[in-house]
Amino acid sequence: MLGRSFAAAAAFACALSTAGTAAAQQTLAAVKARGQLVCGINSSVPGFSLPDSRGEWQGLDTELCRGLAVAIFNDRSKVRFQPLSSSTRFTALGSGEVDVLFRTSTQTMLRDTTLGLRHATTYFFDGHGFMVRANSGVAKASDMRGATICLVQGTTNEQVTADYFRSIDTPFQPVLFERTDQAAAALQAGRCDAFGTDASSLAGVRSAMPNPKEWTVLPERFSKEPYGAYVRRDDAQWFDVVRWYTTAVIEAEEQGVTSANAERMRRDSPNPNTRRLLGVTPELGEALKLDRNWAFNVVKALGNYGEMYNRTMGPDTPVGLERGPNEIWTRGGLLYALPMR
Ligand SMILES: N[C@@H](CCC(=O)N[C@@H](CS)C(=O)NCC(=O)O)C(=O)O
Repeated sequence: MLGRSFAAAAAFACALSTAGTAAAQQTLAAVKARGQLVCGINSSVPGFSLPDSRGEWQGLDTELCRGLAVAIFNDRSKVRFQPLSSSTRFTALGSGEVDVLFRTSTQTMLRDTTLGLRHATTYFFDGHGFMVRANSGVAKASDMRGATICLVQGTTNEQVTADYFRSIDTPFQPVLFERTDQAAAALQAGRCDAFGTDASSLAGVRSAMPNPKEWTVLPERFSKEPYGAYVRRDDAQWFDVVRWYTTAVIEAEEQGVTSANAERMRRDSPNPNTRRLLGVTPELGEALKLDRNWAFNVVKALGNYGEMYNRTMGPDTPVGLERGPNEIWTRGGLLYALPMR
């Protein structure tokens, strides 16, 4: 008995010290030594991260996690997904429970400056919206005087909703939930008049409702919700990896590199930008302490940003979202990869 509890205590202390080391400039080394990336995700948002009928995680956030595993290990399976609630995600990252968050997390000044964390590149542009019953007669948010509104705790959406109704001097009743699926069930059951969260998540939730046509996402947007990956603040090298990995997925789309043509582009492209990106020349890999083929491996295995987007939430999926702002800047969107040289 004693022996076993001592072993358990030792294992716990060991886990703590591993987490401690991982926090200081060593996340990449710790991930490599562990043989696996631990990625913090949300658990119930169609289009971003949701298990399919075979229990496989599907969504843009989970694809980005897999891609980061490929950049490090050239193996998409070397990632463990850790679902985290909105209110615990940042403490879980800070304590070393996960290496990175790809978790529908809006980048804000106070999150960036006060949590001991850092956010990386914007990979998704969203805005807060409301979903109501299609036959509710509500056409705009200001029609919802005194309404009961389902919200998820620990989100920007809680504050955005309160700020909006205060700004128009209109009362409303918030009802808070830990998870999105709970808020969606409450909406379906009539416990609230509206669900307020990021509009893309609302599209995902709507697509998973028993009858999506019964629900409308109001057209107004009440905030900017730019998503970025988050990492711990004290590890600049890991920040570089996550930042430039995310950039590379977007840059590949800008350059027209796809899973289907990556092999040929690497062999034949005379473009120095493409040759650098795909590791024909070694400097980008050297800068991140990754294999020179890291970005090539990612695109070959999972595709560029657009391929990931179209597979997980694009117009041909049940979520059915047009690219909109999440299109490359040369085609009218906001995605703009910083130069990779
Ligand atoms: N972008 C907002 C909201 C992110 C968020 O956590 N959204 C909720 C509501 S859609 C969510 O992802 N829940 C995930 C879950 O319940 O698994 C933020 O960063 O606070």
